Amino acid sequence: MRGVRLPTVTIEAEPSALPLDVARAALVIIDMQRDFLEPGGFGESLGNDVSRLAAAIGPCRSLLERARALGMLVVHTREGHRPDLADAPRAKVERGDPRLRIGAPGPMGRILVRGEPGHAIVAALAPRDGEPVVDKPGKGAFHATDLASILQNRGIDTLIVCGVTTEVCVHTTVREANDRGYRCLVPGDACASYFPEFHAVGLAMIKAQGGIFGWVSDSRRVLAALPS
Ligand code: C5J
Repeated sequence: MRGVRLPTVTIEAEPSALPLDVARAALVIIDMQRDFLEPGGFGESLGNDVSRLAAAIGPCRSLLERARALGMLVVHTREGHRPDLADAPRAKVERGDPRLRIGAPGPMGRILVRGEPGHAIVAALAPRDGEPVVDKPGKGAFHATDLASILQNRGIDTLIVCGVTTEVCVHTTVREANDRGYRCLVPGDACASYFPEFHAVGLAMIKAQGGIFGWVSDSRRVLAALPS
């Protein structure tokens, strides 16, 4: 599709259909890391059933493949910290079982530390050369990162935000983006949570009050609207 003029499409969503200029849209895939999705990582260290997140992989992959085919900007994010933990607030590190805290050794290396096996994005969604990978120390993808510059330099005005977890890093990023003037579309089936009820309420919160933070749809409706 490179070199072909990309259209404006209309994506069926709640609370209303969303017009999307494909050339000015980015797919932002939040934290689809082994640390959150696989046993032995950060998610499990917090007592979660990590198998609940696997459902988002297929829909994320379908969106990723289409975005790549269209030449859309794809941004991957990873939550994690420097090996010296200098960027990890004590208030974050000190939570939970001391043997399983951020930086502690685990079966996938040190928990939530950059460069460790657990910090990697799952194989099915592995970034390709040329796709920016944003390493973030917090829950939101704008905090202490260069995401704003990356989006601005490409003239992006609309984000399709998917990944994990719905009510934590996806939500925080959507809130940050909304305040920065981006339209945010969240395909609900391409997001997941350790808590099904939080997933449902997280999506409901985004689209409530006329779309207070953004729009909610699903991968099927997004793919139906995008050029194939
Ligand atoms: C969490 C995230 N849940 N990626 N991180 O701590 O949602």
